[in-house]
Amino acid sequence: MNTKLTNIVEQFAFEGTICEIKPLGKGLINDTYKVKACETDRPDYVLQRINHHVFPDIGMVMHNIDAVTSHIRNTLAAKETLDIDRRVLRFLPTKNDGNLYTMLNDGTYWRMMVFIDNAITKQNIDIGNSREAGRAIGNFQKMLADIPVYLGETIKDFHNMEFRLEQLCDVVKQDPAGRVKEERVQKMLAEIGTRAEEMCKAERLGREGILPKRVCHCDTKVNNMLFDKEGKVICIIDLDTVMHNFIFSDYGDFLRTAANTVAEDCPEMEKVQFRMDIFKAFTEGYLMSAQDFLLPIETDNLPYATALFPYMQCVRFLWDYLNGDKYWKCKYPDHNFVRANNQLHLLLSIEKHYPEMRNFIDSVLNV
Ligand code: GN1
Ligand code: MG
Repeated sequence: MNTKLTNIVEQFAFEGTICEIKPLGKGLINDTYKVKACETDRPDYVLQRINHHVFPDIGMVMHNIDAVTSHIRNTLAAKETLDIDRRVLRFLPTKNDGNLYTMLNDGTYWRMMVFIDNAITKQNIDIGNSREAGRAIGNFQKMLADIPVYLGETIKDFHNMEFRLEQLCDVVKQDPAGRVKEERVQKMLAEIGTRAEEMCKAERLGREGILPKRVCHCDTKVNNMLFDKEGKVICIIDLDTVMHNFIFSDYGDFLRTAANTVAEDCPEMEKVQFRMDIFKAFTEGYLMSAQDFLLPIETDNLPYATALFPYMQCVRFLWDYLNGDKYWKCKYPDHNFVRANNQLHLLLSIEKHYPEMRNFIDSVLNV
């Protein structure tokens, strides 16, 4: 067994004996391992190295996660939920100082949590699962609506559209990779430019004081949910980005990944389409749990939220492409441009569906 990893595991207060440590999942941001216990009646664990380049304040990340998981745990306990350790992640304290993470001499940060077994992760989703995912995301926001502590902003301006556009403008001015002159880049910048004002609507409404921020997950990709065999959501995972944000984040980012007919880096642009069947199922599920706390300004802007996230992701992928591919791992030189173009095509498809989206949302809300 890898002694470095075993030594890290030994720093945490876990029960049982370690049998095996092996890589888990395909995350691009953190490195994840499964720690198997020898005893069959003991849980297995997940060991994770947290990326402190993406998350500069690990103490804040773990403070947020501790607050969120404790609050959900209390809410579930009050409802006498039986399988709480499957419904919410449980992080282990270190033996030394009781913190939920440890820093090694090499400057890396690690944490350990209980592994939820018999759970299924998905990269794609069908209609039944989408309704369930919508219900689970609405419920997640609802459970956290009365959290008594303020959460820190673990990535500053993470989903702030004005900031993401400024970042893009800066990299265009500096052109560190010499890619701005490409004709396809110029065309994409023009498409981004014509929509810039409309897409910064959330920040304006926020400043006017009519659009609230609530506790959101902020990374509601399909693969951040655990499902059971019946297709019900057991638990929402990957809580590093949980923070205060407009609810558009969770609604829009799920649809961005789930309702695209292809993966976000599929290079065949003619295949990129927005799936209204997934949109409808997800929206129905989401409104089922969230309708009673959402304001009209929030439900009015759900079609905007649907467009905002492919737009924002297009801007972020193009920014990284122009910056020389430093943020997202790339498998080939054009990878980030392909991703940006894919998201732009998804946006174009979404724009065609605006009236249908509006009508559908109104029919669910009975207005
Ligand atoms: C990153 O970690 P992962 O792959 O789930 C990114 C998201 C993007 C996504 C695009 C902290 O998410 O915001 O939507 O890539 N997370 C961070 O694939 O930047
Ligand atoms: Mg993830």
